[in-house]
Amino acid sequence: MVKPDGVQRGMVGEIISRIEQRGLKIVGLKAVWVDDKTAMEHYKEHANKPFFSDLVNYIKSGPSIPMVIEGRDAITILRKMVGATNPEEAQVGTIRGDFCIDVGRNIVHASDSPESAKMEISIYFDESELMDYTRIDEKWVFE
Ligand code: IDP
Ligand code: MG
Repeated sequence: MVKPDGVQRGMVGEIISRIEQRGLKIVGLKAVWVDDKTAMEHYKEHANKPFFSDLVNYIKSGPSIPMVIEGRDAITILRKMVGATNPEEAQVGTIRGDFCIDVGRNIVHASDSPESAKMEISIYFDESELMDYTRIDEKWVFE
């Protein structure tokens, strides 16, 4: 998901480009202005953290672009592409390492496990909004 700072800073196209160029497949995409209930649900694992209320306000602060990305090892690959949670520690070449500095403004979210992906997809998408299709280059991306 491109978070509100990523949208405000005009990073949506750049982030989507990286995902497409890597060979991962976009099977769902929309724009949402996250409300309080959705924010709490999305970040419930962090409810006891000192930064929780700032995090909820951050994710509610403007439109976000949630996406469902499919592909072999998509979760692991995307987390590597996104980089460390704290952009100061994120490697150059990662989205966070190239485009941001502050842990509280790290422009993207990416699910960290199949379980969290399933849960997070269900927060933002209805099953009917996800597309089942083959990318024309799949036989060139995969042996
Ligand atoms: P992740 O986004 O890399 O999975 P998490 O540890 O799940 O990182 O934290 C969720 C989000 O909470 C982060 O992306 C960041 O926006 C925010 N966050 C995490 N740690 C801090 C912190 O120490 N201060 C402020 N915000 C934080
Ligand atoms: Mg996380």
